[in-house]
Amino acid sequence: MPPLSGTGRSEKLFMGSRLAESGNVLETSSRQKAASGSKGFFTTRQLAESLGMSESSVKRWANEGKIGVVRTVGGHRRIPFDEALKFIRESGLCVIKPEILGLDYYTTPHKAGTEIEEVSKELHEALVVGDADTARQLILAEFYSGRSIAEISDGPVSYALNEIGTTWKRNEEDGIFIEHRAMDICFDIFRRLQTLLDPKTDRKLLAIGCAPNRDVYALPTLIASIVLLETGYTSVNLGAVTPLRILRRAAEEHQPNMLWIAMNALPEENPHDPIVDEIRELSESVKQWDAHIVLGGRGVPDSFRHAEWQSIRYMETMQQLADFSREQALAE
Ligand code: B12
Repeated sequence: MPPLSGTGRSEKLFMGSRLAESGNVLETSSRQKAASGSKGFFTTRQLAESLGMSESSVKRWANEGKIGVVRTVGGHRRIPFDEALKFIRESGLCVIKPEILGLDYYTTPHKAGTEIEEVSKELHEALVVGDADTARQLILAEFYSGRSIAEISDGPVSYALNEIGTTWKRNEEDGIFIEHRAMDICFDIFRRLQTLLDPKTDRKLLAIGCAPNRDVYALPTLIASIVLLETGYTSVNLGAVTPLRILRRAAEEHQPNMLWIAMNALPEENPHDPIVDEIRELSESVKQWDAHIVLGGRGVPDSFRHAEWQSIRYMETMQQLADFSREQALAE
C-alpha cells in the first residue's frame, strides 16, 4: 500500500469491494475503528470539532490536499490518525478538544517566533529540578508547533543533557542524581512521541537499529527510531547493549532498508576495536539486499568518520538522519 503521507498524498478506498479492487490491505481492526469512528480514522466533523472549526473548512482543506483522506465505499471522507496529526502540526492550529482525537497529553503549540534557544534553556532548568510536567510540555509544545523530532533532539534535548553532563563533573553525587532523573523524564517523553508517531497505516520502508555491545546509551537509539518513524519508516529499536550479531541476524531475517547503530560509549582504547570488524561484516552481509547502514554518535570509531565504507555512512546529527531517510522514502 503506497504511503498516504508525504508529497504523494492521495485518496484511498477502503471498506468493501473497492478495497479489494484497489489492493488496499487495511487491517480489519482499522476498518472496524473507522466504522465506529474511534481512534484510527476520523470523520471531517470529528476533526472540525476537535479544532473548533467548521466542517466545511476541514472539507476544503481536504480538497486542497492539506489533509490526507481515504474514502468509504459510500464516498465519505475519513481522515487517518497519522494524517490528522500531520495536519495539526503543519497548520499550527490549536486543538481545543484533544480527547476527540485521543491525543493524550496534548500541549498547545508555542507562540510563533519562540526561539529554540529559549526552549533549550527552559528545558535544562526543568530537567535540573526534576520538573517532569514542564519538560514534557516544553517538548510537546515544540512537537505540536511543527518542530521535527530531529530538531527537538539536536536542539533542546542535546543542549540540556550536555549541560547536565557537565554538572556531574562539578558535583559528582548531585550530578549523578540529576542526570539519572533527567534521563528518566526524557525517556518518558520520547516514548510518548513514539506512540503518537507509530504508524497506523502500512509502510514500505523498514529500519532496524540499536546501541551496540557494551553501549549503555539508550536515548539516542530510541530517538533515531522516532526520527525514522517521523520520516516514513517502520522502525524497530532493539535498544542499548545489543550484541551486533543479534542486529545482523535480525537484518538477515527481515532485510530492512536501513540499519542504524547509535554509538555513544567512549571508544575502546584498543586501536583494533573488534566492533570495527563486526560493522564491516554487517556491511558485507547487507550487500545481498542493498541496505544502508547509518552510524551516529560521539563513540563512532574514527575509521568510519572520514571515509565511506560500502553501505556505511557516518552522521553527526539526527537532522542528517532525517534528511537522508526522507530522500530514501521519496526514492521509493
Ligand atoms: C545520560 C548520560 C549517561 C547515562 C546513560 C543512561 C542511559 N540509559 O542512556 C549513564 C549514567 C549510564 C552514563 C555513564 C557514563 N558517562 Co555519560 N552521559 C550522559 C549524558 C548526560 C547524556 C547522553 C545522552 O543520552 N544524550 C542525548 C543525545 C540525544 O544527545 P547527544 O549525546 O548530544 O547526541 C547527539 C549527536 O551525537 C547525535 N547522535 C547521537 N547518537 C546518534 C545516533 C545516530 C544514528 C545519529 C544519526 C546521530 C546520533 O545526535 C544527538 C543529538 O540529537 C552525556 C552528556 C552529553 N553530552 O550528551 C554524558 C556523557 C556522554 N557521559 C560521559 C561520561 C564520562 C560517562 C562515564 C564514563 C561516567 C563514569 N565515570 O562512569 C560513564 C560511561 C558509561 C559507559 N559504560 O560507557 C561524558 C563522555 C565524555 C567524552 N569524552 O565523550 C559525557 C559527554 C558527559 C561529560 N560532559 O563528561 N552517562
